[in-house]
Amino acid sequence: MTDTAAPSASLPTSDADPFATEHLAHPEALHRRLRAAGPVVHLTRYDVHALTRYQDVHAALVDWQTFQSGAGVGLANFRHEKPWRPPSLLLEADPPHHDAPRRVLREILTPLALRHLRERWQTAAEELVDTALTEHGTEFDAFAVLAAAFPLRVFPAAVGLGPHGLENLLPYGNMAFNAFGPRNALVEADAHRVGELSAWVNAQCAREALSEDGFGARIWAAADRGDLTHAQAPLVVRSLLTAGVDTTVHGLAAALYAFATHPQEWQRLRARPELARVAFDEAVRWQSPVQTFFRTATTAVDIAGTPVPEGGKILMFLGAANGDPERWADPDRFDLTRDPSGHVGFGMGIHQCVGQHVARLEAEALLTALARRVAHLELAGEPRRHLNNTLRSWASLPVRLRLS
Ligand code: OVM
Repeated sequence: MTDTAAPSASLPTSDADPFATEHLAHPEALHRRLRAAGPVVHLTRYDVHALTRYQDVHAALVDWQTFQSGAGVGLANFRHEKPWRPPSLLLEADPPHHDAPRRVLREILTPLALRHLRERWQTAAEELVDTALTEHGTEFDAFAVLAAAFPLRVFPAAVGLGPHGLENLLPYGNMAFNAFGPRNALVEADAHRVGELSAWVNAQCAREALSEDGFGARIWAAADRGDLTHAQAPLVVRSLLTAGVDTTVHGLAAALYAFATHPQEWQRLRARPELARVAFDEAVRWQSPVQTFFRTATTAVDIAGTPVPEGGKILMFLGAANGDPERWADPDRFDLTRDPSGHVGFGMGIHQCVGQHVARLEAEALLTALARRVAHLELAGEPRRHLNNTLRSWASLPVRLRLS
């Protein structure tokens, strides 16, 4: 780092480690502290500048010219450090390289293009709920039985994967989301699986591994049309498999946790099942399954009066922005009457989650299937978090249901 990076006298600093166990387990206190300290806080431990206020996070997300993704959206600066895998053509790329892969994937995942999945996924959700009730009765781990099971049942098949090896998907995603943070114990714990898991995921991205009617086949067809190169196609499939499973699993878990702890909101959903989509977005705002992403300053830049050096990493706290009381009334309340649109849980700007319509469709199917059968749900024990450097994720969510 150059000495232009030296913090100015007025710049708030913090030696907190956002990736330490205490903050990953309970991020709210750190969010409050950093939001209160100022619009930009220098995190001395990693020499990065942190944004936690909604307005500043939003402004940085939409300014891709100043805050690039091509140097990596984790702590590692790809200008100096070799990425752990070939960079994503979407997430870790800037215009113009970013644009063709983005356009191809966006068109494959528009609400219109997903319409044919709706009925099938609704049926799959009803079956999953029925099986859960038959096999586990009215008390079980809603994380394993519902939140993790449902995406694994419908999404890999929609991409075009076969039924074998799907148990690799969550560990691979867990590894990828840990890799955005520092090389701490969470990264070390999975280091021995990088080769094996990457080899399996990469093998699924080949044209021959994919069914002829899935998202994967459509990516390869786009390459045949010349909208992508054939070298790009497998990496775009890899994005689906990296970003599309853990995110929805922990997003659905967030929604189930929200309802288990807000019984009134469950009654509201039961009365008006068409609220399922907005409920999912509110759960994404409220928990922010993806907590953080970094950007890299393409030039020396002034953020709310604070100079940030060219090449400096900026840590954007999506979760803190989604809980900013300056933007949200009573932000810690999960509230189906609020309008959660504008939350940054899916990001904002040119990189905003390209799979968000897939996620909402999964959520709508599962939540409406549950709302039909379940009159009341509550926690049956202490939920357990699974710690990840980026994801606000779960290990278990014990619930007790009353059927309708
Ligand atoms: C990707 C990707 C996109 C979004 C999130 C993510 C691991 C990965 O394109 O591979 O997290």
